[in-house]
Amino acid sequence: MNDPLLTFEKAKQLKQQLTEFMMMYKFALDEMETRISILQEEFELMHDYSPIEHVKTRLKSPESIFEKARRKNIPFHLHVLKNSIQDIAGIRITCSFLSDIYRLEEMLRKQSDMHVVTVKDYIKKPKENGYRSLHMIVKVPVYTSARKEEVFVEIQIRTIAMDFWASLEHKIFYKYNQNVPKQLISELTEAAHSAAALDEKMEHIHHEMTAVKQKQAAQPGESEQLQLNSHTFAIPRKLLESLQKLPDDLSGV
Ligand code: 0O2
Repeated sequence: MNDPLLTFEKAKQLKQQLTEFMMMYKFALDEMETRISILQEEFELMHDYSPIEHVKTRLKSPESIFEKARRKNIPFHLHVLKNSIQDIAGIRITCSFLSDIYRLEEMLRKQSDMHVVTVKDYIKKPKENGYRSLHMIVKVPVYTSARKEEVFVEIQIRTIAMDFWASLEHKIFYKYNQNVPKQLISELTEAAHSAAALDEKMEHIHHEMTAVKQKQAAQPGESEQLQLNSHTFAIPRKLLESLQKLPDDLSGV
């Protein structure tokens, strides 16, 4: 039997339903981007370096959502897809160092209005092909004029080396349409081991640098500086000395 003709009215209705469906994921990504940028800025101000190199977001297209549903035998109902496909909204965070990945995971876990659904640690337990990354599925609240909805977001956190490897591997698989020559697969696995070794080495250097910085910071100067983006405030040593005399610390808690 032929498919019934798609009427103008029906097309309009379907488009509106899809827009409403996709819109919540777009808002969830906006929400996550703001949360991550606050964490990043706070970390930069407090620790004088950035744990995040870059952040990339992506929304799965309606076409690939339905393709994934078809592959996994998931019924084509939006309310079913909402619960069954948890990576429609994706955010990829590239960190400088291994320890930053877990620090960031910890910071996200502490956000009490955000529910961590699952964590897959492909760093502690890499995939057979050498793929490493930390995957978190979270549910983030999104408020619209009509309602509040908890929306699934997939967060992938990885180092620059892990990202470099994963994007090359992805390109190779795409190019060879999954049938990658054996030789190339073993070279890729070897490269994954080198990337892991590089991450370990960089982590070690990072620790040594942090120790040197802490030692330097412990030496008193005439005045300290408080930097908030473009605002720089001098905090004279005398001020710190007089504040020190207060019975409590400044926070008063
Ligand atoms: P895209 O376009 O990057 O999103 P799922 O199929 O998602 O229900 P799965 O496979 O158990 O369940 O999820 P997992 O293991 O958390 O991996 C999902 C995503 O991780 C993939 O998304 C990739 O982005 C990335 N990934 C996982 N394994 C590999 C790998 O071996 N190589 C590379 N380059 N990336 C990987 P999608 O949906 O495949 O694509």
